[in-house]
Amino acid sequence: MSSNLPPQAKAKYQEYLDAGALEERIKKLEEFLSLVPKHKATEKTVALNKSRLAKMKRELEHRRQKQKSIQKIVSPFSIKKEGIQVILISCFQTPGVGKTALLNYLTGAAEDKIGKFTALPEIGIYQYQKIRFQIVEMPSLMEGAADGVGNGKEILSQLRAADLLCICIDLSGNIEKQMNLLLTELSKADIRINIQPPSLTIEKTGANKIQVLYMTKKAKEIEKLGDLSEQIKDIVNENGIHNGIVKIYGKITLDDVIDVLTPSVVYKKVMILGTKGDLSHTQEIFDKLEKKYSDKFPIILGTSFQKETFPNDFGEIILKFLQKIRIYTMSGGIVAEQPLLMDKNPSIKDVALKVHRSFYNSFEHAIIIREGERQKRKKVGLNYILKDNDIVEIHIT
Ligand SMILES: Nc1nc2c(ncn2[C@@H]2O[C@H](COP(=O)(O)OP(=O)(O)OP(=O)(O)O)[C@@H](O)[C@H]2O)c(=O)[nH]1
Ligand SMILES: [Mg+2]
Repeated sequence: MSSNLPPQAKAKYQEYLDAGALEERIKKLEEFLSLVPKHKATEKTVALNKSRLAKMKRELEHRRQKQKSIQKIVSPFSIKKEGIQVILISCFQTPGVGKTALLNYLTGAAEDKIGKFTALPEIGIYQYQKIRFQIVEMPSLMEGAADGVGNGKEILSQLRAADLLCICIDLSGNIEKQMNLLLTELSKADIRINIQPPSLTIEKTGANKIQVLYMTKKAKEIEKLGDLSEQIKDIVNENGIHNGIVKIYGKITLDDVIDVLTPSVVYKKVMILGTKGDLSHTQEIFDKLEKKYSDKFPIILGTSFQKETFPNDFGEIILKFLQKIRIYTMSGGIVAEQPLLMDKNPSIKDVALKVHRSFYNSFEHAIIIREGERQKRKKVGLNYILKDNDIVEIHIT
């Protein structure tokens, strides 16, 4: 351990060494890392201990999975997904931030529950163009949620499966305090916000130690490749992988390597909903919220259930943010009312497989209808790439 660490950090490190249970060790090491100042001289200590942390978290996740498969207990916080799952979260405060009011505004599902503390998840269905969005209000998060305070672990673990998280912030309260609490707990629960997973893979091999390969031009442009490779090897080794290939496809950091080694890390799209926009001074506060967080959060909306202010194309905003493409299937000239939701740049093949494998196996050709093009109706093959709102009729042999 580096000798130029502050005494609190050293003391915390000792607590980590003395801790017995795995969860306690993880907690102490996390606390230690938060006390280490981040600069060149501590870089190695930080990287090494972060990778130790990743290894312990892997072990914990492994134990949890094992436990789950033995117990098969359904938690009251667990929600079966239906359609696109949008989860509303906030930090705990009295009176509440306004999640139940929003849920009710969108879905009509919680009229008599506004103003009452939500202890268990509340669910409603919001429909937009026949697309079903499952809106879930989670009980609010308290400080220390990631360590289990106020059922925090159960709540946070449900967020991991969501398609979209909406952080609800009371515009009549202290926005920074609310944001800091939520961002801290989400980060501790290994939920990464509005970023792409790192452009690197780690595969175990039988022999040949650890090899680090830079696969693209962008990856080869990273400065000091030699040093980076050595640091990556240390981290991967520390995580118990002694033979393997690390492939790097773009700009990466050592934290990215650790994230890839931590199975509990998930990447989520998150937007911010400012609530109670009818109360005084909330416009100024909303402007501040936008200014401070718009780098990390491309979508920040001001809302008020009192004044019924809410974007009436909320469904459209969600689909765009999640980069979902609507494809309408057609059969015998009749267009389905409900679209298929596909991920970015879907091909006819993807659509055929999504409808039913037989459409792919016996595929002959497809007809697509695209509004706004000169040749509106086209005959196409399996590799044709579709756009939002295309109509597709698949013909089979
Ligand atoms: N002025 C105003 N008050 C609101 C608005 N939305 C909610 N409230 C009030 O804020 C209080 C809390 O609203 P809830 O919707 O229950 O808040 P919550 O986030 O669900 O609260 P918890 O479930 O306890 O975390 C209630 O008294 C609501 O009437 C709003 O847009 N404007
Ligand atoms: Mg509520």
